[in-house]
Amino acid sequence: MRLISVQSWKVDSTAYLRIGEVARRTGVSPELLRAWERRYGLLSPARSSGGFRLYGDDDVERVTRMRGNLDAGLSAAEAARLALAGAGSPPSTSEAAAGSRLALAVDRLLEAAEAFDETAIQREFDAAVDAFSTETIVAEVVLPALHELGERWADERITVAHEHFASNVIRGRLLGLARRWDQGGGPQALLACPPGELHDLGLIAFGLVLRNRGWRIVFLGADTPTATLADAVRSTAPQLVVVSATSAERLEAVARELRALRASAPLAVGGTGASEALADRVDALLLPEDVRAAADLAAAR
Ligand code: B12
Repeated sequence: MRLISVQSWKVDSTAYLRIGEVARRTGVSPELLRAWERRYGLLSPARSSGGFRLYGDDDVERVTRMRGNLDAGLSAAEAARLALAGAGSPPSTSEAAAGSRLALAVDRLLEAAEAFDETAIQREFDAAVDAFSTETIVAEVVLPALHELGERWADERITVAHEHFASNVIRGRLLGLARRWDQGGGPQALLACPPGELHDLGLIAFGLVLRNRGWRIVFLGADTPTATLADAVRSTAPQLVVVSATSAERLEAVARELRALRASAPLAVGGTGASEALADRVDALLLPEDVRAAADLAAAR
């Protein structure tokens, strides 16, 4: 730590700033700045003779880069590592770098799926978990990879075996990220697919993002009989019940039961099978397909 006289506000053309001024310039609270200093050594203040921490323009630059990296979806540890390493690199560079890393992760997942290489899929996931937040992994890696997998399956570029293999490994990892999503003090959501509906990956993805907004999740998953769902609503008293399906018919088939459920809890419907008309009929909130926008809407209720 450098020791300077409190009178010398300029040393080697570096302006020395108090923490409040760094906070004002970067938009990061003094508490968070101190936490970043403690955890990652992101800031290296000088001390005034009176013992105040004084920061330089280089500290402001590192904090700005850290923010850019976080906004680009990097985990805090990775964002700090890059902010410390990349002297002078503007946030847009790290955003572009993070974007291409995400695209690469999607490509590698698909390549591994096509080779039935589970170890490579797990390795890609491990690397993504180290580098990105859960929400970024779900929205920017897993969903695009699943979508592309579906396209390749529909075009017969891969077989149903590849699709089954990849969706099972990915589902396992998503549920791994979901561990303890029932914990905490936030509102509770109960998630289920209607009878006959086996596509639950989108619902898991939505649950992970909603969890990130502070909600607790009770996940019933695929092919849930409506009577069981009603029992679960009675015993858990959730703030929101979310029912999702790929097929409109499977939601239509239980419209009357869903409408009845509405008397016990707020209801939302999602997935490609949900429509405005059905949502109106069962008095439910229609969730948009984008899981992040859907979680924002659900959480704002
Ligand atoms: C993986 C998969 C399966 C897996 C599902 C595994 C699982 N645990 O989910 C298995 C092998 C079980 C399966 C079975 C079948 N499948 Co399938 N499957 C797929 C595949 C390849 C990917 C689906 C997926 O999970 N995608 C990832 C999700 C997240 O993306 P998405 O479904 O596009 O959803 C988007 C949004 O709607 C949103 N979203 C999805 N769910 C939710 C929920 C909420 C709450 C919110 C907010 C948002 C949201 O997230 C996505 C973001 O863009 C698609 C192909 C494709 N192009 O999608 C076919 C697809 C969905 N399957 C299809 C079919 C026909 C079947 C089968 C009938 C095949 C068969 N002949 O047996 C069975 C039916 C099973 C059943 N009874 O439900 C069709 C559905 C057509 C339709 N609209 O009805 C598709 C589109 C393939 C095709 N092109 O024909 N399938």
